[in-house]
Amino acid sequence: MKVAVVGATGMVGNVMLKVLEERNFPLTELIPVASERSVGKKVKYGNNEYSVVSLETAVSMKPEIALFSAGGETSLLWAPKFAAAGTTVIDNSSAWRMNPENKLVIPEINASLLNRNDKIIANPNCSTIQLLMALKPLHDVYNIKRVVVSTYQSITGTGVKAVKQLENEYAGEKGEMAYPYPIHRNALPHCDVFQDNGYTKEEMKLTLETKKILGDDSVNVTATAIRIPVVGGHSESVNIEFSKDFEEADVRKLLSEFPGVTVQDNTAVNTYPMPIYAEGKDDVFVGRIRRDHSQPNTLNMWIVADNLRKGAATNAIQIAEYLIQNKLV
Ligand code: A2P
Ligand code: 11C
Repeated sequence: MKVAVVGATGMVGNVMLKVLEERNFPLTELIPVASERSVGKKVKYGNNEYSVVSLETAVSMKPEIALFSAGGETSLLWAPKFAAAGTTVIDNSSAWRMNPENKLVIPEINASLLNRNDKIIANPNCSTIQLLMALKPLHDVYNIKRVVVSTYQSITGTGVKAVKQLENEYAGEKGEMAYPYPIHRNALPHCDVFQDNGYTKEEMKLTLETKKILGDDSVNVTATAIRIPVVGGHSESVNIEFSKDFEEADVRKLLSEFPGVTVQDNTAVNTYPMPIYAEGKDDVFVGRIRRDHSQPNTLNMWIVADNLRKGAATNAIQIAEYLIQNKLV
């Protein structure tokens, strides 16, 4: 497979290169792509170095697959050009996710929707992916009515600029700000842009993407997304109301049997998921599983995952692997 990585110099692009290598992806040629200002820069893949090329050059090289993580505007403009050249685009931005024509895929949940005609496939938002990996096995058995989620999100979700802001703040230096306020020693109730309804776009992604991926409009999610000065992954405090009652032991069993989910839940020895331990791992970690004693059929849990891995690069590469295994590219 000839594979283009669009945004190869960025936070997610970098992890895409790492994950492709780790998983021994059947790659015959790598085409790293970034903005004009990075053309000619070198990126490392295995023992080799590859030169970054422009989007225009990459389209003309007709890769079989293009993994996009270079922002929504780049995706809107360039994904159709790659698709027209016969490339299957797997796009990590929010540009195509809610378009009815484009599939929004978490392989463990709904990859079977994919067919050869899908030329622009959307990768869900990081906080949605980790939430749904833990909700899906429970929804199948107990039917979810409503979810209340509060997120504690890594600054890596905002990209290189945010990591620089935090580093500057640690060093006591001034520099470009990715956020409207300091992030060091702070918590910002503000991820992505505010919308007219008072929610942020990040919060609404959790509501809207969940319905699309589960294929079930009756699942209601209300979210508050918080940015915290952490780099290893996103954490989520989740309250779930089901139609049916459950046993905590069965919930643990269902979660631990779901591919890609690891239960870390033993409060007797202080075992629970945390972003410093999720960093660099592909699994979604779930803990603090307990009944909500304030109302019937309701559960609380805590979900952590590396937002750059399962939340972005790994999920996109799993989609690519599924396409290859099923001869859809
Ligand atoms: P570049 O490094 O040349 O700016 P992050 O989200 O971590 O900041 O990374 C964004 C990625 O998207 C980078 O690889 C960046 O390349 C790339 N990118 C940003 N704008 C464009 C654009 N207009 N065309 C192509 N790539 C872009
Ligand atoms: C964050 N979820 O952590 C975002 C990053 O819609 O793909 C990715 C934005 C998106 O802020």
